[in-house]
Amino acid sequence: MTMTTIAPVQRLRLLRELERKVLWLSAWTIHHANHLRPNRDGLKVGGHQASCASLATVMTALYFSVLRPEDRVAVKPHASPVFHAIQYLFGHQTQDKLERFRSLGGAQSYPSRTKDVDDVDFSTGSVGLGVAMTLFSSLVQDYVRLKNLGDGTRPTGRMVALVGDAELDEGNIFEALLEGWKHDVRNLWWVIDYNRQSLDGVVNDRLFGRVAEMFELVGWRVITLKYGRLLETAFAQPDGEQLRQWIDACPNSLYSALVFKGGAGWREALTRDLNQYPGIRQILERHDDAALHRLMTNLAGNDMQAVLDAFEGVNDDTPTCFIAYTIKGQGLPFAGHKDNHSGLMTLDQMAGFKKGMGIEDGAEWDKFAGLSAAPAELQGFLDAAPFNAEGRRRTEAPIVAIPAALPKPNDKKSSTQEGFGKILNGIAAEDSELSRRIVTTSPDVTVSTNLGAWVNRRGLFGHTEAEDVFRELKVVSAQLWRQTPKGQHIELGIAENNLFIQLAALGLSHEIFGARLLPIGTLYDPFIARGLDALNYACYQDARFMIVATPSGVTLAPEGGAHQSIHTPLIGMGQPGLVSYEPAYVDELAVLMRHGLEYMQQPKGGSVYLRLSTRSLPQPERLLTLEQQNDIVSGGYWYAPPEAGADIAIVAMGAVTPEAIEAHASVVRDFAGAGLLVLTSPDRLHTDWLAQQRSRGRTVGLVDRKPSPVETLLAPLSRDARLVTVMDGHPLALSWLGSVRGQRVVPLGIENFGQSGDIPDLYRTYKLDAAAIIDAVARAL
Ligand SMILES: Cc1ncc(C[n+]2csc(CCOP(=O)(O)OP(=O)(O)O)c2C)c(N)n1
Ligand SMILES: [Mg+2]
Repeated sequence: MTMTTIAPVQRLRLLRELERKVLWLSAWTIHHANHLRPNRDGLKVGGHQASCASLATVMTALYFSVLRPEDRVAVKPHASPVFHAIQYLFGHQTQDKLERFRSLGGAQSYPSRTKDVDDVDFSTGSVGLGVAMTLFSSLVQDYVRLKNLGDGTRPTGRMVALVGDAELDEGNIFEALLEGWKHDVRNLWWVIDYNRQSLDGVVNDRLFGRVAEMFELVGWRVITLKYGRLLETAFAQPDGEQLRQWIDACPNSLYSALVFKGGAGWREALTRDLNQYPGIRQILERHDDAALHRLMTNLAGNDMQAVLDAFEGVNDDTPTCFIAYTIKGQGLPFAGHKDNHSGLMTLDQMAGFKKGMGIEDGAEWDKFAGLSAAPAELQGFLDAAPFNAEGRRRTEAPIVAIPAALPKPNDKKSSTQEGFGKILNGIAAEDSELSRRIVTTSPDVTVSTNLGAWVNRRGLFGHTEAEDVFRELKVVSAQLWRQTPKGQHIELGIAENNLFIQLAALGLSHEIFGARLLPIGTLYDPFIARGLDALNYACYQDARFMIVATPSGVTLAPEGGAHQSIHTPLIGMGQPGLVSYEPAYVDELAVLMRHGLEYMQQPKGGSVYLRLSTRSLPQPERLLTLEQQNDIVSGGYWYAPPEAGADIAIVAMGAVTPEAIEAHASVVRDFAGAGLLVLTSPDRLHTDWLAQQRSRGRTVGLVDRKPSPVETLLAPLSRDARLVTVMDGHPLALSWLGSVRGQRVVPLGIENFGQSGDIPDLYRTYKLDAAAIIDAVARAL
């Protein structure tokens, strides 16, 4: 059987059968995890049977009939079991993993790209982010297509988000919508599961009245799927219009409550309100309680024909929002109940549900048990599903070779931020695979983070050409702001959530669109916190990108406390999937950027965070040896090596390094062997140190294990040496160094909100200046 040979009636019949199966499998997977597996810790396993039920129709229609292999989907977090059930029917998910739903190695609570085996396109979990991910992915799809960076024969896919209605309370959705409008996004489908319920209760009616208008305002088509076939037929009968008006006016909470009460409840309410209409009395007479309940709950989002018609009616690339009226828990005993979000069927309820589904004991995982169509026919239909024509759809893309050294400026004085701009400008001047694959993006801080020169050379990205009006009118400006489809900078409005989701989408391009990109995003370091959940989301999906965060710390001095970042080094250390660096000098930065661009592409690599500064420092005159370059990548090097057995060392990172150099020059007069250690990454050092500890545990008795870089660095010092650490950030990032060999640490850094001032004043106030470091050395000894 192929899809084209299937008659519409046959397709509808089979999809309805599969819808039942998907509903059953999702409910059973959750039930099994909660009731039929040994529970060792007494914790509820959970899962969301009601949230699954409302989307069963839409997802069945999409995956088994409407979607194509090139489409990509973000599934509402709590519909994960529906997704796994569908993939199970396709043969991409195993019964074993369904049986271990939410247990170690089993199918994941929320669809996960990295942990699930069944071809998840976008991970979800933190509501709102998966939805925005589809929007920024559509932009990436266009970026790649317009530049021919991938496989040119690949058809353009639709980026589909299956959205919980309460997700529209998350501000990031609206930030994304506005950005999407500016960038003229296409091929986007957002299907809102309008079950009018969230976690705590019932979604606000008045809010949703505005939602459709908001979408239309930003150029979307809105298709509302409100009433199913049964209700539409009833509305067409005498006095049917009265019934329509009654339902239209019915508040969400009342409708939900009646859904839960069932046929008798509907009869009572309709008799009370509409008994004067003969047509309505006829409807009530002709339907017994069960039929009346079926009629009154016949919403279009749970009506297969209505759903298919809506999806198949869209044939262009206009972004489209489907508002699908559904019932939370449709088909389950707690349908509509406001407390059903985390509700689980009891053993008795499940027994009744199972009976209703026609499933015998022992046949719970059977793919076709309880369905009336023949297994061969159902299997043939699954095999012919267009979505499944290519099996697993994850793409690959070759690694872009990074030259042994990046073009590096040789300024005698420079800040790392300035150096960053010049290094990128050097790359932009080259015609290379590297320069073609880099894509930059920034939330309205392009110029102030020194991306300007790159953008001048490489241009802004947009679907259409737009000249720089200032340039055309001969108004002098250092900045050329010309937009073309060839442009390599995506300019965003000020919304750090959008920045990180854009980076997530760009950073998965090799696996989603088969085109390798090297995304670099810039922002002010303090505003990492604004987009932190989105950054975490990007890392969770294993997207690969580089963030350049500048300026940072109190070193941006006059700008005051609001813009001074204090704990971002701890974020860098604590965030999985992200390695963080804070170089002091531009030659270090060049080494780290080179390494980062390579690391971003390695299967076991990750994303990179560079914390930079606007403070201009005298640059050391040196040519870094390969060994020094390796040390910089590993996390640190001896700027002034200590004498063997020395009792004191200063450890510095980033912009405050000159103060450490000055203090060190003074300290060595009294303590000849004192060393000065410059760190580039406490994150790397810490990670490798812990990894080394763990491997030591495994190789008890092997005395010649290789020490980790931080152990090697600290080895020349005496066992009870003192370390004075200094950085422009929370001192905790370095104070752990004392645990490596049991040496005592006196940590200097920033623990409080900064003031405005110049650097000398601030470093004195916050005890980062040379005098403070010398004082700390004295205290330490
Ligand atoms: C950022 C975030 N905050 C809170 C939660 C907890 N949470 C999960 S689902 C949910 C309600 C979802 O309601 P809705 O989107 O309408 O989904 P459905 O009704 O389909 O279950 C909440 C508050 C979360 N997952 N993410
Ligand atoms: Mg909801």
